[in-house]
Amino acid sequence: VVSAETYKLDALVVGAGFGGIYSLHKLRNEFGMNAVAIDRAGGVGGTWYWNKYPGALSDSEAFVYQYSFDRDLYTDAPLRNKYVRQPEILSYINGVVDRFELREHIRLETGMTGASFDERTGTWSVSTDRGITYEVRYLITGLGLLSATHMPQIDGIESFKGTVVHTGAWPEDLDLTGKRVGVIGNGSTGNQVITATAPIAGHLTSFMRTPQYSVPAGNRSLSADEEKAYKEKFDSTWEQVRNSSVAFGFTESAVPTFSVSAEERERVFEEAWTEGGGFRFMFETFSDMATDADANEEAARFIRKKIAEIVKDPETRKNLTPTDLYARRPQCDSGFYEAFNRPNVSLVNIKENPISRLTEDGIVTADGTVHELDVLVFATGFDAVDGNYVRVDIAGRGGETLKQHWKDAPTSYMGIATSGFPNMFMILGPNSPFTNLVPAIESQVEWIGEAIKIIEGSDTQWIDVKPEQEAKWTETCTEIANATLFPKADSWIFGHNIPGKKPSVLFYLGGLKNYRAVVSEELKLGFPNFTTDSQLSVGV
Ligand code: NA7
Repeated sequence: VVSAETYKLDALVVGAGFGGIYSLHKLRNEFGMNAVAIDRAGGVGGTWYWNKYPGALSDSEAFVYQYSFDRDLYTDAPLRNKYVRQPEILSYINGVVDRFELREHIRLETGMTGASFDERTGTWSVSTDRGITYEVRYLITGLGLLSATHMPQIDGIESFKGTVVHTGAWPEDLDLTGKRVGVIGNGSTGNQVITATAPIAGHLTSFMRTPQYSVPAGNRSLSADEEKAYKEKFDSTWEQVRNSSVAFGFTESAVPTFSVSAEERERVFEEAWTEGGGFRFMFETFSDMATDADANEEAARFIRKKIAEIVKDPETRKNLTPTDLYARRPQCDSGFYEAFNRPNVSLVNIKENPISRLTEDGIVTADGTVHELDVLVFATGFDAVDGNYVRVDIAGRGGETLKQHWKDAPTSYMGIATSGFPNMFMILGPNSPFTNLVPAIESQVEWIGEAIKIIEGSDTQWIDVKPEQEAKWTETCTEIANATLFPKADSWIFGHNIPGKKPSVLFYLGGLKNYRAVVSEELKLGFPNFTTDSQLSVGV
């Protein structure tokens, strides 16, 4: 303790989600460093602390939505269902925190308000909303890529007498039973909220701007034998995940859509529909759905046919049927389209009939209809990836802020390092892998850990990525993205969802296997793409 308000530590971890907790474990328990984690939330869990809305579930299958760094942890964790729901994930994360005795090193309800780097001493000074300042050599930011909530402006919102809530800041005690509920948005989150709320709400109105493609999730309970088998396959599962592209625990298809007959295509789609899973449907069926427009249309056509079979009311069916590319983050559901057959569920097409304003009673649409509501749910997404970074002032070498550094677009090298911000290591920073996220997070935390170990064992104090390498990574990510159909669809993956945000490439779409090869090469060669304060050759 330097003063009552300043703590000197080796490292500060910002964020207590999957990334922050693994980082803290690594630094404290594996390296014996003096490290602390802070989080603005009232509990650990990151995403899974905030997103307590009805129906919240990870659509990565449970057997790969866990840490893999500790076999015993994996074996001890229950595996009861194909997918894990929010309360189970939160309890898993809490279990990890207790198991590795990390809780006393996590300061909750403590948000980072700013950070600045002193080049002379090689120290980050991090201020918090608690008035506490941390002086550290390493700043590890696991701020959450889907955590800065996006709340669209609607006139009259302050006059609404009901409850307004964003899915990403869900109050634990909000009960929607019997209520008149409006939901704006139908991304992965809106899809889950609508499906889970329809059976309990008095009436549910979905305010839908762009219909999306969704396939069944196929959630089910796992038998004791299945659970045992998954646990026995620990080594082969993770070997496969790390050497795959999307890291979801299945082998991506190598079969082009039009290399097989129309009947075979139908059979493959039908089988994937029955098995369930959005990423499986997009990547396990055929190899070219995300890259070839005709192949994409074949899949889209299949899903549209299913929607036509499920949804009874012709007007609702029309409004629920997407016509654009199937190239956003793939969705899956537990009866989303079926929910619209319920008498207590209605859909308002707000592209044709936009929301005009909120009154004390509810939403008024352009046609003059008043949609009376008790609760209005904003399932309107997030200022993804860089949102939480540019909401605070982080100043690097020469006082340049991250916001200035990213004025054209958020960039980084490997999603981890950004030039001018030495020893600041991001978890899921811009242009990180677009995959099942836990294995991507582990790959990054492991790189960060190894990097810190090397720096600690050398005379150097800090490493800073070369600007030209950062530019090169952006170029690589752009080239890969442009070879896919994803940039052609408006979504948060490219920052299209925030008014005023300049669309840019935000992810590395080259797959986890290729990503891991890049990061491991960087370590093996001793940081060829970084400069250091002492220009020592390290780690070779
Ligand atoms: P998304 O995928 O960004 O979806 C946001 C939804 O909200 C989407 O349907 C939007 O419609 C809608 N939206 C956003 N702004 C508005 C306004 N101003 N008016 C009407 N409708 C609006 O967020 P999610 O939370 O569902 O998912 C984000 C990721 O979190 C998800 O992919 C998972 O990985 C976890 P639009 O399509 O833009 O017309």
